[in-house]
Amino acid sequence: MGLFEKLKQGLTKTRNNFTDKIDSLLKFTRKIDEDTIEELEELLISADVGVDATESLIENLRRRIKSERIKNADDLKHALKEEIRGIFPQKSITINTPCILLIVGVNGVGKTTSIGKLAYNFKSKGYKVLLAAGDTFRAAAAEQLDIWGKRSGTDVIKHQEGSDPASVLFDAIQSGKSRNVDIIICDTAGRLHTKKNLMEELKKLYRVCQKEYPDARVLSLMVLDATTGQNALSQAKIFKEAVDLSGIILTKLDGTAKGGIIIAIARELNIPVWFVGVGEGIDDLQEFNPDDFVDAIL
Ligand SMILES: Nc1nc2c(ncn2[C@@H]2O[C@H](COP(=O)(O)OP(=O)(O)O)[C@@H](O)[C@H]2O)c(=O)[nH]1
Ligand SMILES: [Mg+2]
Repeated sequence: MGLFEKLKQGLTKTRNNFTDKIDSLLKFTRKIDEDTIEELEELLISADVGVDATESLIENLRRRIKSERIKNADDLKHALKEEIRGIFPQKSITINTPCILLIVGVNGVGKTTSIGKLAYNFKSKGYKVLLAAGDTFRAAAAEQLDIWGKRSGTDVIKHQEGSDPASVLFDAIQSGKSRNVDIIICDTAGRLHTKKNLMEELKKLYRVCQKEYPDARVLSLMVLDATTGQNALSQAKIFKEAVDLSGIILTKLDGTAKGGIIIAIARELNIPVWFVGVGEGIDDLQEFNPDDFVDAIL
């Protein structure tokens, strides 16, 4: 299956909820009027596009209906596609090696799984990858990363349960340097009790990178679970206060009918979504492309 087909398949639930409803709304639209616009607005909200993004989309559509004299459903759909596309930030992420990816996010969103998939993805592009088991909170976390390391054929640096994540990263950096690794991907724990703990922990990891590997570019990537809808947005806002987030990995798009959340994320956070998770398999992580996304949903 091609990447685009896979993305489409991953978005099946969203398509059933959103696309099909938009299509049937437009199919029965003889004339584009206020009712059409209001129904469209409701559909966007119900797909978790978010109030903010929905309002902006609807406002722009209203303007275009007037100025471009949009009269039929096809033209309206085309305009909607363009407007959604326009919400995604222009900036995107490119890999400059050596680099360190700090993977952050709350418990259960799919950090460890995504790290395994990322390792596989980068390796297939020819990069040398090393994993750091920075979630030292429980032994199972390092074991889980180890399994993904084996699946993707990537080495994992790990310490015993309860040890300092910063020292795991320190070791990974030394090992990465001596082996000429291109990309070090560091897992982190998502169960830090307070915001203060979280900030301190992540800042400490940052400091280790800067001190031990000043040549490496550090990217902090926030993992968000698409099935949690607007909650994902609040999580990102909290983490954004603690770290300078470089990008988002949005997981479990396959598990939600509310894939519109990606539009809300783009609008409200203005941080590029770098990868999306569309399943549990090792190749179920795709680099996100806004053009493909709008083509897949509309
Ligand atoms: N369907 C689906 N499940 C996912 C995806 N990403 C992660 N998961 C599942 O989410 C659960 C939690 O993942 P895990 O990586 O342990 O989360 P962590 O606590 O953030 O490290 C696991 O059961 C994963 O298989 C995805 O893109 N699609
Ligand atoms: Mg984990």
